[in-house]
Amino acid sequence: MKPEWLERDNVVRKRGISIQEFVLNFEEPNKPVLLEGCIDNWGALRNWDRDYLVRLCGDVRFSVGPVEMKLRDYFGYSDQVREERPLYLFDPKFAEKVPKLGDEYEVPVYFREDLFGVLGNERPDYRWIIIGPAGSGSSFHVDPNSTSAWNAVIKGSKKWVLFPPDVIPPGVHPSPDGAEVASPVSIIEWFMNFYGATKDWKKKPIECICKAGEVIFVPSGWWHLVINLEESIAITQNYVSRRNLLSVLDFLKRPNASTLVSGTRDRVNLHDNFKNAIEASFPGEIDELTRKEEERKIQQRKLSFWDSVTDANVGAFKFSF
Ligand SMILES: O=C(O)CCC(=O)C(=O)O
Repeated sequence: MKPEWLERDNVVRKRGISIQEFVLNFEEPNKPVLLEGCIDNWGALRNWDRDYLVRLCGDVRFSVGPVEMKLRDYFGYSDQVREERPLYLFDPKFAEKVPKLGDEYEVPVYFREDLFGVLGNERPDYRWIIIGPAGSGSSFHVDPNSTSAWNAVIKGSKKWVLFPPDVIPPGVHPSPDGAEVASPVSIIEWFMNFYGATKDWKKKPIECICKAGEVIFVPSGWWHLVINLEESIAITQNYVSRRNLLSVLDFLKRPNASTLVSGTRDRVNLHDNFKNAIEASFPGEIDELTRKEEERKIQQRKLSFWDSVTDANVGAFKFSF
């Protein structure tokens, strides 16, 4: 990575904020934030490194791109790899395969509301252990099913570039239904050919380097690209809270749900199953959220009307009689 690709660091960083502050300032307005100090108590942060993980589960097979590989062999591969797009270990069943891995971390306080939990074992994939060498990473994508996510770095460091939902990153071409995304073959290629273009953009991406012990909040619908700057180990979880429940339900109801929905076998029925389970566990919640959303929209329309008839600079009416 060229030094100029790593310079911009414009993410908001917070340490020790309350859950209410997180919801009000970041989750509700759907804005990224980097949270410091909220996983200090994790056993994973103290213990996890190559040696520890190989001792614990070196012979367990994890998902690595299209194949399954023993962890021990994956680290062997990582040491040899010279490719521009190294295979990435990304496994949604790690805690079932090795329960101790699941015991050594807990969901940070900000993300404890987990509404897909109402589906029990039928919930879509929602948590992954991620391991990869320097240069591995995730090319531009939006997270599945309109969920939000958190990503905690346990070892190493990751460079993040994020664009809001209404800004398609340069060099990225989603299909009209959003099911496919065409983008440069490798992450480095994106930096070489497209990163420079963002310098002159009015809407600059949010960027940062997330280091061990730090957690980034990735709001629903945000495009993001991540590249590991050194060998990294991370945990990520995607979640639904009351803040994104309606948009998740909308997403699951889209006409092409059978191709768009992911992380589960029963894609077409996920919407109805989830909605019914929410209604059974939290009666009236969906109606209440829908009512509040309508109110918010009316309020917003009033505000934009007010904006259009007043001169924002002097607070005076534009009308002349
Ligand atoms: O490579 C990473 O750590 C980022 C993972 C990611 O973007 C995702 O899980 O959506």
